[in-house]
Amino acid sequence: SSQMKRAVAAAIPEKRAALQSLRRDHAAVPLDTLTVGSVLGGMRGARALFWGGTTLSPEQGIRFHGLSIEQCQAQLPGPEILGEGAGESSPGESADALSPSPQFLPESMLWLLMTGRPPSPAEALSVTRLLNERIESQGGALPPEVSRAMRALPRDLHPMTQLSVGLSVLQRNSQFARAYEQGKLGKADYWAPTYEDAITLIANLPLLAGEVYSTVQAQATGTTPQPLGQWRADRDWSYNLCSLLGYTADSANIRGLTAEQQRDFVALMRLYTGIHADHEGGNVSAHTTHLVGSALADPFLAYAAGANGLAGPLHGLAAQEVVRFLESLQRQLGGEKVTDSLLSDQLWALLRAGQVIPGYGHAVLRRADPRFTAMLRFAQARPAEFGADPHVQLMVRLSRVAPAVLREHGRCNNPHPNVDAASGILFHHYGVRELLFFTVIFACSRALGPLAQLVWDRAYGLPIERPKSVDLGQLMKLARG
Ligand code: NMX
Ligand code: MLT
Repeated sequence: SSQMKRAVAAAIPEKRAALQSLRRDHAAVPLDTLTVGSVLGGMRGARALFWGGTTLSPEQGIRFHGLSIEQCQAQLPGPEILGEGAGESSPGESADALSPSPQFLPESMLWLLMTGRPPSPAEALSVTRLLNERIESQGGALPPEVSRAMRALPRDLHPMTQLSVGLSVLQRNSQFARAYEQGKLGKADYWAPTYEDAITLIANLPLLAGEVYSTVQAQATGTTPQPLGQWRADRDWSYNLCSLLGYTADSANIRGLTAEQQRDFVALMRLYTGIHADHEGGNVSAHTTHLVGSALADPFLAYAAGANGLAGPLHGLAAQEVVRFLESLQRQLGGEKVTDSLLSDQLWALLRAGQVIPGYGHAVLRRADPRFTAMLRFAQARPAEFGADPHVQLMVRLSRVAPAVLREHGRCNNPHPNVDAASGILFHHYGVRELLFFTVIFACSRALGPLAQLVWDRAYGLPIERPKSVDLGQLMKLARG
């Protein structure tokens, strides 16, 4: 079994014991009072879910097992463990001797989310190898039935529908579903095949995303879908994702990026997929995965459901809405000198039309999203690349103007930018112009947190989630006392 699986197994007894003692000795301690307002208001603020990997502070943002994004950047192993920058050395060479990097690999994040502690460089590298071995065991490609199913879909189908189909067809090989059906598993062991399925699913995401993107490209150019790049067993997960989208030297390089831009695109992908991996348990994609998984659906079906939720415009699709908005602003203001007051007028027009300013606001956060700050820093660290991109400059300017407008508007509880305010436009800069596709990249990242949690849901033996509902008459009666 893999190093990471052994680390999960080693962590289980202590956590199980802690949970059991909470159940046994403190089950009656009240946490929050549910009100008519919370039942009608999307349960906002109600502490009603149990989630281990991340917590979200309204003021400070996301913590991954207690670590902020900056701490993850300082402490989690990054691309140096792959031998990058030192020629084409193979992954793993004297990994433990290397110092931490300001960038980290999503594989390091996966280890942290699964086991509850940061990996050593060698442990992070073992995750890259584990994911790659899974794909090698499939012959370096998607299982044939998955490719066949995806290729049979209409080419103009929503990219997230294509991804969802791919995830669902992967279910055919679910170890959890098979073991459950054979009746061989005790409840205490459910976590182990769940873990195996989670790894298989995550390993396949770059290939699934590549398959979807090749269809999206073919649809745009009126050609037949062709592989856009090559999957390599000696590369990391994000690099392979970028290759299969056609953005590295191991690909068709569909946007003609320079070698430096290709490296930066991979760095952007590692950053993006590392920090979008989890956002506590109440967001739609995480909560849905947990809910569907609580019925003991296998990880493929549970995460396909979560990914479907991610496709909503108030959730993952917001990055697309932001790019659309920036493009239309740029078109309207293109010829003029973009002043703050001109921008503010445009925002007011949007609000008066009853629309939301995409990329602003958050159900929990009450400050600028630290993920937004991390993406912004990525652009600011590359002035030669982004300084002349009017869309990126507009994004930066908008982040200074929109909060004041939203404050004055007085409706939303958080006028600050969320991560979607910056993420899509950076991918757009490198040539990802197929806006509906952004959510597929988000879905590659979001798999990490909810699937790690699903492993723990099973390790804890959590029950099926089944809250009580009330109808309007009952609510009115309860409200009157
Ligand atoms: N522009 C205009 N109005 C807004 C905005 C915004 N960006 N954000 C919230 N409001 C409104 C909201 O529609 C609601 O109006 P009403 O009372 O008429 O129903 C009111 O302000 C109160 O909403 P909040 O309590 O502040 O926000 P809520 O928790 O309900 O929703 C979002 C959170 C994120 C759905 C909301 O802020 C929004 O729609 N933002 C724009 C879309 C977006 O950026 N989504 C990305 C989420 C992040 N992600 O990664 O998934
Ligand atoms: C997320 O990353 O899931 C979003 O910020 C939405 C949320 O946390 O509700």
